[in-house]
Amino acid sequence: MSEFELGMVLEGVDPCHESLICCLSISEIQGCRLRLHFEGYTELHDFWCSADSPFLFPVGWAKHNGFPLQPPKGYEAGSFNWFDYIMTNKLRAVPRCLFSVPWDLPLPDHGFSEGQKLEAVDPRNPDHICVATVAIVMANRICIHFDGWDNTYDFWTKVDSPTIHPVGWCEQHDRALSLPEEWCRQVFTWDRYLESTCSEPVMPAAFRPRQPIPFDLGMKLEFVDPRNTRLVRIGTVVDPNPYPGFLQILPDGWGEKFAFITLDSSMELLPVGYCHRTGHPLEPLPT
Ligand code: MLZ
Repeated sequence: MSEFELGMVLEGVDPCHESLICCLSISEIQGCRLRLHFEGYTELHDFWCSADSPFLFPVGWAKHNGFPLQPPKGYEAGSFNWFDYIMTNKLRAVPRCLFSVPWDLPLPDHGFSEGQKLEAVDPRNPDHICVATVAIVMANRICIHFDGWDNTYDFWTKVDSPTIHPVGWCEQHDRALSLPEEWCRQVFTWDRYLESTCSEPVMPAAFRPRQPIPFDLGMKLEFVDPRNTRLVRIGTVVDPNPYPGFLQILPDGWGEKFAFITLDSSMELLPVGYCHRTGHPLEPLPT
């Protein structure tokens, strides 16, 4: 590739606080993957991301589309100005044409609105279905916040994901619903909860889950190592459906305890041949 160059600045979702859009710069390039640096912060927070991620945006995009932008460290959100920052620091912005997300985000028409409540699977704890809120709407994706938990659990999902459900789904399917802590000591009903939080539920008709992605037992793939996201490895699907919308991957050559569960829609799952095609190193199998 690529017209992406080291040091260029852009905006993007913080993978550890997914509700936040931050000021980033490119600190390393491998094939079509970028190591991104939070402007003004230590490189300990750097993270790897595919250059065509729907969570990377050109400079000015957040403001243009009405989303708050976290400024570089040391700047106030109200007074930060990209233009001045770029001029003062003699930076270059990633050209707009290199992003997969359009400059003008299309308006959503799927029936999910900010502040509405739903039941959602916690991707990092897929046996937990939790009381949740639509925190942000971005075209056909929503950022889910788990009520009573901090924003490190927030995550983006497409509106047709099989991991989100209307209020009352757990009761109807005889499943436990994880409650915000303060509701563990009192009788929870959705009616009481909606009233006490002055909120509305997402309407059931908005939930139109997609068909499962056809992963089968034994299929090979390449994947970003969740323990070190710089690395892409070879793996095998060892359980195509541990939970709806999830699959289990075993890194080839590694013991069973290294198997991990991930969303089947994860952008960290890559087709066989990805590394070769994009000029990214592929980790050798352990000997
Ligand atoms: N073991 C974890 C579970 C957290 C689940 C949060 N779900 C939104 C903990 O207690 O921290």
